[in-house]
Amino acid sequence: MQFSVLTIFPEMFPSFWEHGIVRRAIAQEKIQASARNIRDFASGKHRVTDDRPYGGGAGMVMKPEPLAGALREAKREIPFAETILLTPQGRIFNQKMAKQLASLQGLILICGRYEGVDERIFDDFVDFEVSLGDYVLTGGELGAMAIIEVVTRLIPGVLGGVDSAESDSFSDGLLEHAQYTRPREFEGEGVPEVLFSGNHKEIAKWRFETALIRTFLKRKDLLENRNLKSRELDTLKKWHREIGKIISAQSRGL
Ligand code: 4GY
Repeated sequence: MQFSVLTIFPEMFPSFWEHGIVRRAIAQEKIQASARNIRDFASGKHRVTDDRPYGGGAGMVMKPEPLAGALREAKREIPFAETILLTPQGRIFNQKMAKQLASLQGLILICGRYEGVDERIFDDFVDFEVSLGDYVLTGGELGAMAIIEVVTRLIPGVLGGVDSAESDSFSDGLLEHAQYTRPREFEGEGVPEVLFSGNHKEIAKWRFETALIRTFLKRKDLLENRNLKSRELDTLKKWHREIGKIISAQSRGL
């Protein structure tokens, strides 16, 4: 996969390329990544990339010509790439979208700045708009980094077997189970006994149940929008019965 970022702040990227999973993926030649300066395609002595909005008003608009120039160059380099514009107006990015992007040959990420990008860029130059979430950044750069990282760790062979993307939260739509490491006692709190049992079947069952209950407590929406597996439904029913018993015992006592 080849990533090409178009930005007026390319200096934000080298340290990103040089750390963690992205660095590893570059070293393994699973991805290639570069940031191109939109300003290099701006004309005039001052290489201006923004201008005042037609119709007046506060703020500046990203000029279309430098962006178009940068995009032409990026597309020449990666002819099969899809082009994404990072903007709060896009579809909200998630793991499912990341899986789809991971199958592409190339991705060109346009980082908007100022108040926005000249509208005429959209039709001919942008395949789709993506948002990191419902808030306003000062530019798309952090969004581009997030997308590159999330997509990169889904490319086969980038993560090792043990920390494979398959066992992640969200890869199967539930939150991760609870995790513990040493010390065995921390500030008076212990670790669930089952984790010392050596019984792998029991441990797997406990992990499944803690994943499910955390998802219920912290992110009910994930369960509401999910096609529950029969095992998940059975576990929820079991808890429902047990909670029902506690409630009716209490009501009888009243
Ligand atoms: N949210 N998701 C976002 C953003 C900054 C004005 C267009 C977001 O992805 N990018 O807030 N970007 C804006 C600033 C121009 C981009």
